[in-house]
Amino acid sequence: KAGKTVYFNNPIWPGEVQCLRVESILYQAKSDYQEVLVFESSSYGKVLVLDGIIQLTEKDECAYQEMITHLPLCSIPSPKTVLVVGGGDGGVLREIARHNSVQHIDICEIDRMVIEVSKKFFPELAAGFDDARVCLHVGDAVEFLTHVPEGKYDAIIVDSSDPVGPAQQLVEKPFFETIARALRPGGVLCNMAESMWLHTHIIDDMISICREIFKGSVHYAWTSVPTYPSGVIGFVICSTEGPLVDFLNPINPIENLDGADQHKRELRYYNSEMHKAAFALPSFLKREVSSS
Ligand code: AAT
Repeated sequence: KAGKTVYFNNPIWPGEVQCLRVESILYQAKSDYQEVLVFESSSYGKVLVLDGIIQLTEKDECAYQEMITHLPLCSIPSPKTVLVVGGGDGGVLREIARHNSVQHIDICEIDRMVIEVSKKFFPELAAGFDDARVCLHVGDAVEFLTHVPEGKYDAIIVDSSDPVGPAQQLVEKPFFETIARALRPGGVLCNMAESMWLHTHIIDDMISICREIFKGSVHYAWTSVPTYPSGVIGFVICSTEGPLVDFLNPINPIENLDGADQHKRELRYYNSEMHKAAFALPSFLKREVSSS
């Protein structure tokens, strides 16, 4: 209700709650896959919630969307073909559009309702769908990837929900195998990889699976997103065997891209310093990552 506080409880952040004050509820429905909720908060603007988990807020979405996109795309020269898994809000598409080298963007989102809701309530994100290079596929990414021709993509961005519900299979080995197959040699994957404070076991599992499959390199990077559980979120970022990708020293710096910062809105979070800093890990995580 308006003026009330909404509390988010979930077994994936046991023993704590997240809460935000609600100004008004804008949308509430059940799709074929999940509960969809949009509300106006008093401090973070509009908020998109799926199955009781905050997916984005207007105030801090920039930190997530800009990092998950530019960490991989700035690490390879002249990316041309990109696949987005999930990301039905369109925010990652909006960020990819800053890269003039990109010629084709496939996006595979399972839930049409997320796309429609974003078009209605989050036009600054859904604007990403207006780009002529975007080709939308509504369906399960697990299935979609089995039909992708080998080596089709320079980069794949997995902007998916937490591994409960429709995203469960997106952290399993067969999924990563299909991703690696769909990438060209020296192609890159950037995969949402949870919080280092809450989900070290998921991170460990993802990293050891990726070390087996991606013969180029495998890293963990992270960023601050205040409305994600524990206030941080990470990414597993990998490359396939082939031309070496030096993720820590981006070969395609955003500052050199023609018009990257003028494209409709300025970058709010990402720059080359944030890129390099994202790979600096606290000691406990460094030990975890190196032993996985
Ligand atoms: N861009 C910000 C938010 C997301 S959205 C994650 C999207 O992944 C959702 O729209 C969901 O419908 C979609 N999705 C889930 N499973 C699949 C699947 N199997 N195939 C295709 N799309 C899928 C991520 C927020 C991260 C939250 C961290 N706590």
